[in-house]
Amino acid sequence: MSYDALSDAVIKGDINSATEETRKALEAGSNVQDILDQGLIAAMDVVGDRFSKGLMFVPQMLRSAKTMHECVELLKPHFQEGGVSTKGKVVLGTVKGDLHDIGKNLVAMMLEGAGFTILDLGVDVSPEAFVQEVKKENAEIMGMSALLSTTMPAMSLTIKALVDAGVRDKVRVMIGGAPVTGKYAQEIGADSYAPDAGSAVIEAKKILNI
Ligand code: B1M
Repeated sequence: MSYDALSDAVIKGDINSATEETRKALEAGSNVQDILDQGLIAAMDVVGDRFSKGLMFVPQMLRSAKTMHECVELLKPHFQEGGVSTKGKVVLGTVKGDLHDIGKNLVAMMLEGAGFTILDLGVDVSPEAFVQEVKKENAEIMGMSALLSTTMPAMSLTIKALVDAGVRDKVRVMIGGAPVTGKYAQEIGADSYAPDAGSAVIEAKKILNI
């Protein structure tokens, strides 16, 4: 079965057509993993690539991400019975003192679209809350977002909290947000930095070698 119509609808951010195509594929007995991989994730790969190259902008990307999210919601009840595998668990949040979540939510949706399981802690997340969730869920990746230069140090404090809790070597740390740089990631001992939501998917796969 071809999932081109579904992919096109996701790329265009056409929620009605995309959910209709998803329903049709499910009714036709398509494999849930195929719908996810060949329809939705393939589309979000295109969206992420175009966004990274400056060919798509935030409102269009949000629309595509929302469209993908609605389709994933339709697939969710079928995941377990179909045995869909996750690429890994990502504990994600905006660091303590910071309330900006638009970029973080985009990263969450893109990672979800790429097959990761997202445990989104929201905004103003304390180092202790990050550590607790990483330990509880045995997460493969911990992702931190910061939009304020004044909250960037919370990233370093959160990594220190991972070290103090003895779990730093069990999780890969990815950071991002407008004031954050690759150099800063190196300085504070993060494993990875992504400048945008499309790159976050590429980086997440890279640090897990998948
Ligand atoms: Co605020 N704000 N804000 N703000 N705000 C900025 C960030 C600012 C640059 C505006 C300015 O002065 N020009 C400035 C920060 C200056 C600085 O520190 N360098 C600022 C300020 C000062 C403040 C307040 C202090 C204002 C005040 O109250 N005096 C206050 C702080 C509140 C707090 O957090 N404690 C504040 C409040 C707010 C609102 C609540 C009004 C609102 C946030 C609403 C929300 O998020 N729900 C808001 C907004 C909207 C902005 C701007 C206008 C837009 C941010 C945004 O959503 N961008 C912003 C100015 C600007 O950026 N032009 C500004 C779009 C988004 C898609 O991009 O978040 O960068 P971004 O995410 C990207 C990448 O960075 C990356 O991928 C995303 C998608 O490509 N990325 C990751 C992000 N997280 C990642 C994590 C990853 C990987 C990649 O791995 C885990």
